[in-house]
Amino acid sequence: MLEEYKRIRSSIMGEIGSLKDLFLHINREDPVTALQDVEKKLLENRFHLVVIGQFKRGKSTFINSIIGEKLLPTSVVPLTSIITILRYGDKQRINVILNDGSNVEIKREELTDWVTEEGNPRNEKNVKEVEIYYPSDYLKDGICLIDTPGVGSIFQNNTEVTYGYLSKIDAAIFLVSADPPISQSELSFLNDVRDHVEKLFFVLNKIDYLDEDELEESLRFTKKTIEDALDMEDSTIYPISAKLALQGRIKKDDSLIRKSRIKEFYHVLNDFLLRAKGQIVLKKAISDIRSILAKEEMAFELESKAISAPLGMLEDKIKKFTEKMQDIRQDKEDTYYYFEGEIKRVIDILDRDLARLKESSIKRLLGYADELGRSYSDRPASQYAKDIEAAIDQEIIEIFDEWIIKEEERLNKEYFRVSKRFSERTNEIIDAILDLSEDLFDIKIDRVRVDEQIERDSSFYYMLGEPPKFFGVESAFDFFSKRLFPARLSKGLALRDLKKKVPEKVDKTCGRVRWDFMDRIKRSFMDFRWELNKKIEETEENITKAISRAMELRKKSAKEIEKAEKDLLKILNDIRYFKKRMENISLQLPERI
Ligand SMILES: Nc1nc2c(ncn2[C@@H]2O[C@H](COP(=O)(O)OP(=O)(O)OP(=O)(O)O)[C@@H](O)[C@H]2O)c(=O)[nH]1
Ligand SMILES: [Mg+2]
Repeated sequence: MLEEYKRIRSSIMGEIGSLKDLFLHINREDPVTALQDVEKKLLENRFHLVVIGQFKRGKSTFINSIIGEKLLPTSVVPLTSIITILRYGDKQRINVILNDGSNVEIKREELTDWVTEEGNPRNEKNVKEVEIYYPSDYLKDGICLIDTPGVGSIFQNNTEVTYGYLSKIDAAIFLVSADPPISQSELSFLNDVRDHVEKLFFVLNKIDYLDEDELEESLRFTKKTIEDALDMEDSTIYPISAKLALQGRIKKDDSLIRKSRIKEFYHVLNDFLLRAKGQIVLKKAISDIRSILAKEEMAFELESKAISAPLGMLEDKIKKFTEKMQDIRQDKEDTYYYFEGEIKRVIDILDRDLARLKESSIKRLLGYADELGRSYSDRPASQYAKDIEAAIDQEIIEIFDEWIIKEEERLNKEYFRVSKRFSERTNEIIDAILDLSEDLFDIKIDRVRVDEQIERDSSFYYMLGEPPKFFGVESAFDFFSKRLFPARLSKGLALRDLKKKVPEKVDKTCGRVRWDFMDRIKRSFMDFRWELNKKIEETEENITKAISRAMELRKKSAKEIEKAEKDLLKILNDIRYFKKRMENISLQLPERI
């Protein structure tokens, strides 16, 4: 699977190995550490694939067919109720993660007791998700398969669990089946998810029920229905039989596998994974290595120039470099100051939006309280106030939940704008340092890589961290007093009292939301600034270290200096050789789609 990805990855790993040897040999620690990081990232890369669809379409069976074993429970009644993640592991191990963050290790026979509606009705065991580590070749390539509860099953909770998971994945496989044909609720689910996933594959499962003509008809029908519902020009539906594929794998029967048509789909899927994601991962590794090489090349070139320059001139140049660096550093400080102001502006937007929300929601809630007062007037006094308050609390949760999602999007956009500008400024500062060194020491610096690197990193940082989920129904109002109303209090008074509490409730909730947003914005910004500052400082340090190494060398005997010069040239040659090799590897990457 993913042959091409694996092949290129292993050539990159090979280069990393030789480069580490090279730098270890000349006692350069920094590039070795940096190379180890690249290696680690390459090895840790995961492709996240989620299988979604209505209950009983064969999601769990499909995943079983990929790994070739009946691992996940499947059944004729709605079953999977918990997100189940399959990852590679040398040994099989199943880990249940509970909502409170604790873990339970379970045996394979116990899986049904935890991930199915039958074994764990309404998720009474409070499971967040289940991880299965499994020694399968397919997973070994870095693929991570995610089974989800059937959407639209009678258990509403299951549906919500599935929606929540979509943002974390690379591609979603949407399973429908020939019989029964695609339904309205599947189409509305599709409409909801399409914007949340990077890539959606449509798969028609259970084709073993159909003969050629029926299959043809079913494909045509499914294709047209999906295109109409999603307003798409063209779609591709991949027909498979997960059941035959699984049987074929278990019995090692190629004719069953052929009949299942699963290979055609794997091919498309893997091709996508390589191009869309694998390619980004490989490209990033290559460009990281190139930037390490560019940095080393610059340092050694500087060093070699500095050894051979006349001493007086060299000292003069170093003085100039130090002076100019003062200006550049001041520039950096100004930039930071400016961006702090920009971040404050983002927070101002949040405050203005919150103020508007506060006003409109208090109005709406007071009206709602009156409405509730009327419709609950038959309830006994002891119950009356309690019920109204509970309904109001619920309404607040809904208002804020909905608002937070929109606000998150808005702030993300703003934050992206600011951080992009910030990383551009950082590039300019790094460029200024490099310009200065080129000028002063008469060297040519290979710098395209540095630009690329920051571009890429910035796109990683602009997200404000985890998506918000502030309001679990149970925990949202812990901080409000849960005072009970004395029974003798008249209903009218109780309602008045409650309405008085509404602004306070809204206010407190606004406070919490504000704090949470601000905290995330500030933290993201600080991390980002730290990263960028590190890049600037590394550039400067790289230069000053190279010069001081040269100055040290100059104190030695003429013979030793001569030898050092030769060594430096040899290292530079080696570095240039590896640069060429990395270029060749990058030419092997397929074009992006
Ligand atoms: N004939 C046929 N039956 C299949 C196929 N794939 C799955 N099934 C059957 O369909 C039923 C449901 O399969 P599951 O894999 O449990 O379906 P699911 O989508 O995971 O169901 P939930 O977990 O409830 O959402 C089982 O009885 C499977 O054996 C197929 O390709 N052909
Ligand atoms: Mg299932």
